[in-house]
Amino acid sequence: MGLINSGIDMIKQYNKIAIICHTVPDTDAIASLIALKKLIKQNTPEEVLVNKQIDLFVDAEEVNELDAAMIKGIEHNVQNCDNYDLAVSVDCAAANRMGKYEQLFNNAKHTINIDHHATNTKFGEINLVIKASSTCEALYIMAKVRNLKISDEVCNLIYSGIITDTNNLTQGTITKLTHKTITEMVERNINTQAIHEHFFKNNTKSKTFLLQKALSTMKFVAKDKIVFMKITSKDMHDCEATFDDTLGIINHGIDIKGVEIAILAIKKDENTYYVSLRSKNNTKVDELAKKFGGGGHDQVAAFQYNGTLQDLQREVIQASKEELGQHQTDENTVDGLFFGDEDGESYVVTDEENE
Ligand SMILES: [Mn+2]
Repeated sequence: MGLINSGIDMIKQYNKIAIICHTVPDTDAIASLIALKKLIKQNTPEEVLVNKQIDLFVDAEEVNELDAAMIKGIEHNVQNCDNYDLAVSVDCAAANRMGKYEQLFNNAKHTINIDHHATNTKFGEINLVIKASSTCEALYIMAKVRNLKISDEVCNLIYSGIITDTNNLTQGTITKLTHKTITEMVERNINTQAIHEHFFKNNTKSKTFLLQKALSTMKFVAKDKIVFMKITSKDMHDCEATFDDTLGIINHGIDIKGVEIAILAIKKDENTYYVSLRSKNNTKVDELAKKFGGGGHDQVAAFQYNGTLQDLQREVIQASKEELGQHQTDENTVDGLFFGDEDGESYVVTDEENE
């Protein structure tokens, strides 16, 4: 609590503030970038606000189509930026995740690092690394600690960050507080259905064709506990796909019964691959990603690989097998969670309780 208060005090104290999210931004990065600016603006008295300058930075040629809906019309990446009193990073597990704006962060007089990645390297002067589903949820927790005003538009952003970073509440660091936050959002009457449809029922045709190609490359090893998939430059070209279209494809691997580690290698440039990892049960992939210079969360991680696809495949499968060897499979099971048929007691909700 003390640290959150120090962070918020610092944000209140300084006038020239830069907020920076990570390169190749996802929804949580863009949403937290904008939500923080709005939170500051909507909680600063007008007479103070006139002297406050809050600039947003994201090192990306363009943000993906779905996230563009959030940042549309919002000024960012201003020219001649420098000499900030305060720079705040959001959703960055390490300083280099800010890409070309890392320097701007380091040049600021004071720095705050707001994040939810367990692997965060604590590179800020104040590090608010909060155990939460998303950086958006971390911002919500901070705002609540300080009793800040949280507008509906900020709620829309926070809700978007939470549901996308958790793949619709199915993976990642989902706590009691995450569910409580979701409940509070629903109570606010924000249009959760529109947000769900925007982020989850909006696949492009290109993405669907790319998925078809990726699925056809599935290779199962280690008694089907590991699945490896790949996407080549030719696949991208044939499907007229962009990098955004690759997002989410990996989940089709980890959704398979018995699979504990799913790997997706996406060709970026000549001999450069972006490798996405997912795991389930008690298998973790963050350490695995770290071995290759990447990082992430227990069950969602990624790294970049320089070399041939053959070497990549061999090395990452070998490392995955080692990871599997380190623990006993302990499948999450629903045994005993549900009632049986006739033997189970039925419970009828009365009209009164239903009110
Ligand atoms: Mn995030």
